[in-house]
Amino acid sequence: MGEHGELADFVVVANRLPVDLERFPDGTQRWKHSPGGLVSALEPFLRSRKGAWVGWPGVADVEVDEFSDGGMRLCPVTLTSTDMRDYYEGFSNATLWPLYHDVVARPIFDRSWWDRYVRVNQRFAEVSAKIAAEAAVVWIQDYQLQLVPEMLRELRPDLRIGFFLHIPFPPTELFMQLPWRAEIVRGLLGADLVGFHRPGGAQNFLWLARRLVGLEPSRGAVGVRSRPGVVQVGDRPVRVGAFPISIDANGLDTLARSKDVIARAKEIRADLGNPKRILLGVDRLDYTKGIDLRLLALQELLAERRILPSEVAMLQLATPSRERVEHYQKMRGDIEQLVSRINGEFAKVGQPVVHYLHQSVNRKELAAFFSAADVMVVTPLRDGMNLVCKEYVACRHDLGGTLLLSEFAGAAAELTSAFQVNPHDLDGVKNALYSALTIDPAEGRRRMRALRRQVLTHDVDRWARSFLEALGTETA
Ligand code: GDG
Repeated sequence: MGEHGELADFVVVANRLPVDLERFPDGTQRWKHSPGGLVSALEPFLRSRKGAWVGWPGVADVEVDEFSDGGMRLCPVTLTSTDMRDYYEGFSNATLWPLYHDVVARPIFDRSWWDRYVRVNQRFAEVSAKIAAEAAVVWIQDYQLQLVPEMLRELRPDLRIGFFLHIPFPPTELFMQLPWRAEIVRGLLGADLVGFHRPGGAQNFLWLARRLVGLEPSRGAVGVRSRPGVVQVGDRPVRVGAFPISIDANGLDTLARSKDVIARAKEIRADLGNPKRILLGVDRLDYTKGIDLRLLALQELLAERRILPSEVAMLQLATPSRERVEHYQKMRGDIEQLVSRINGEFAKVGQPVVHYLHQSVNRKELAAFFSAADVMVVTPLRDGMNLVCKEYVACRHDLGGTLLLSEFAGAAAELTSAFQVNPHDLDGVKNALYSALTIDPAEGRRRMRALRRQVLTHDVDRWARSFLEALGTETA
């Protein structure tokens, strides 16, 4: 580090690096790629310029040197176990996460967690400041790092700074609960462009800039990928816009057309006992995702004998997540009890109704799940976007399958041909689930065709480009 030639022109700053450090009992260690939508979207930009990624390598208390991975420079930020407890599990996941998701769980406001959040954000800002070239573009990601824009600008006023929030930005009344509300808004205003999934988030943020910092934001309605709001901070205009994220739609479409995936989807159907209808849920095991609601709807449909246990199988993949946070432990118990209750009541020997996996599967297996499922059930109480519903659509080149989608997912604004439900309305979810299970095939194809038109033309590359264009960088 330090030599001018090695400095980066384009820097991504995220809580996690796109690789995980794996350590073995014998003391050896290696890096494992953790492919995700964000990595594949940003990789072309990172490789075409002198790009670098700043983030935590996934293991606490280790100091690792920066290294290069296929032309991309990776700069690890060390987090101690105390950082993990207070900055990550505490302030990020037990304060901000529930607060920003409509307080569906009660946020905990703990002053020592906040102190640690400030210190860790400062560390991310310092690492980024050291590796960025003069006038470089720095793109900061997500709720764990909302103070970095201001801290980084303080250290490096020459940089072009973008920030994108992957989770919802809450209604102003809820945001106002946060004891450190003004600090967060000021932190974000350090960026040149602050991006949200939906115009509503941008609008809420502009209102708060007036209320909490006394600024004069523009008044016009913020558009999608257009007409960003502007707020003047001293001599610096900060733009505030909506950029709905998406997926590598073509990549998934190709994968789903592969012989392997098609064969595996058939095999899954057979393994499930060739039911008339397969229901699928795919989520990180998180209380915002409404996994319990869809199970309750299924349970009632079975109890009312509107559907028969011999005719349906539900596959619920619930990927392990944040297992040390208390809310998550309780919710896991509740969901697993509900699964057992449904099976206890409606299963036969060798024929459960709900097949529940608390594990993660590889991308190919996931594509086979999507390809096999007749009804994809996505019922979050609140979700910034929700990529799973878009992935399902991208996999259905056969125009089969029906999507049931919560109107409180960011994706609902784009996927208007899905069966949309209010997840708080159990009768509504139940009836929509029944309609999806019994849909006329021609109507199903019509809906899927419309959904695919949207998803295949609005992929993650378009997301990244539209953000970087609005940031005013030649990168795009
Ligand atoms: C946050 C926001 C926003 C899940 N299990 C497995 C697996 N997954 C993949 C899915 C999907 C991703 O994880 C989950 O993304 P979501 O968007 O559904 O939800 P969050 O994790 O909460 O993401 C959200 C997103 O950020 C992006 O801005 O949309 O609103 O909450 O891609 O496929 N992938 C594999 N195996 C699994 O077991 N391979």
